[in-house]
Amino acid sequence: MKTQVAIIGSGPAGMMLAQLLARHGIESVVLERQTREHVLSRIRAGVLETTTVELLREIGVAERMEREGHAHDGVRLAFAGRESFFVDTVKTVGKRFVVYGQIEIQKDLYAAAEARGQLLIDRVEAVALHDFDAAPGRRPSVSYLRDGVRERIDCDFIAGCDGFHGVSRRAMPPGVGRKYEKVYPFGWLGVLARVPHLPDVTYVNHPRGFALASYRADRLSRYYIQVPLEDRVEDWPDERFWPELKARFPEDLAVRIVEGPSIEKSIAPLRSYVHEPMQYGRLFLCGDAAHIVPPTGAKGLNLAASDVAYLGRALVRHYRDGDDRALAAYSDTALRRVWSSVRTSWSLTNLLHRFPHFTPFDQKAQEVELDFLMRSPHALAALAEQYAGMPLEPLP
Ligand code: RFL
Ligand code: PHB
Repeated sequence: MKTQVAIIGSGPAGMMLAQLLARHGIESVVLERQTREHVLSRIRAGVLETTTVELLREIGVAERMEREGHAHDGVRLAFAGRESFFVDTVKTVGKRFVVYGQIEIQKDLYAAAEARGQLLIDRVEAVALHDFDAAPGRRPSVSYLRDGVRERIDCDFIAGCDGFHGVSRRAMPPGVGRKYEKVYPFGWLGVLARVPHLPDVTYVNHPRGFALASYRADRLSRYYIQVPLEDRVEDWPDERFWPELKARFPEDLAVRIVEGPSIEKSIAPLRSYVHEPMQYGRLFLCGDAAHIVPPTGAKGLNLAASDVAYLGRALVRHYRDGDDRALAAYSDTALRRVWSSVRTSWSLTNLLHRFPHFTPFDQKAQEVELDFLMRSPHALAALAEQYAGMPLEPLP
């Protein structure tokens, strides 16, 4: 089989890229390890930055998001024993964000792919990347097993959109580039429940640990609490979860939390990770395949979208204009936005969580920083600007 771009992974990065390329008449094949049912049931991100909303509009998959997504002017921060306050992203940087679940985006992208007859091969195993080093006379290809039969796709480019545990990043020759990594000493327990949600996406710093209120739809709440890394989901039956969640919220918000049976519960570890560069020869990494952020800044999906916006446009320039400057600059361009969001996510994680190793000095420094945020409109505006995310740069 032959195609122009072989895309590994049908998460948001892979599917947004396939959609963008198709809008410009560029052919791709998407390879996915999991089944469609699995991909369309993974509960993950929920908060979309302006750049992501704009990309979804540009590639023609924003219709349901515009109808069913909830636009917000900012987020709320709360600290034990003090009044909560609102970080207004519209007033400070003129940017709104939209609460719309990653599952819904995936459903919209799969529907659009089906409508245009996109070739998407699921349940692939043993995916391997070949000859992508751009040496003269060599053409990249991707091989895989499907139902025990080995298949091969020849292509011009490979887009590695296969997430943090995928094969694409590891296919780069040893010694190419470097990684930057930070592992945090706690995880997030996430709970989904069919109950009305709090009005704002609300982040809480409390001596018992971090907590977050978010949602997916009018009667579908998503809550998270910081838990020790060793904890298992079984350690957190609903009878333990709800009182713990409420104990971390300020009284005026805690009384508004509606309890109900959980319909999903999972624990995710927190990690920052960046692989540089994000390209090698004709292989380009997008999204979690190249970088991971702790979810505190709601940046992961939004970074996948900005990578796709840069790579998609660069590939369009290649095929339409024969101009490879943007492709050559992909990694450097994408990494500037990546590092900005990595820094924001790290800094918000430090500000909002209780770290087991904190000394009284560290604790005091965190409290003073929170005080400063509450008192200084400049500090608050800076935080709003970071939360809202950097605009995309023009391509070279
Ligand atoms: P994905 O979504 O992991 O998709 C990768 C796809 O590749 C497939 N795959 C392979 N396919 C073929 N061959 C192989 N060898 C393969 N190996 C893997 C996988 O099956 C999968 O289908 O990566 P992508 O597309 O880069 O998207 C990234 C986002 O999913 C991720 O960054 C966000 O979910 C992170 N995230 C959040 N991001 C936000 O922007 N806002 C949020 O509010 C937000 N909240 C979150 C989050 C992530 C969370 N978890 C569970 C880590 C909340 C949580 C709890
Ligand atoms: C979510 O709705 O799942 C969510 C919201 C904000 C975050 C992380 C996750 O920072």
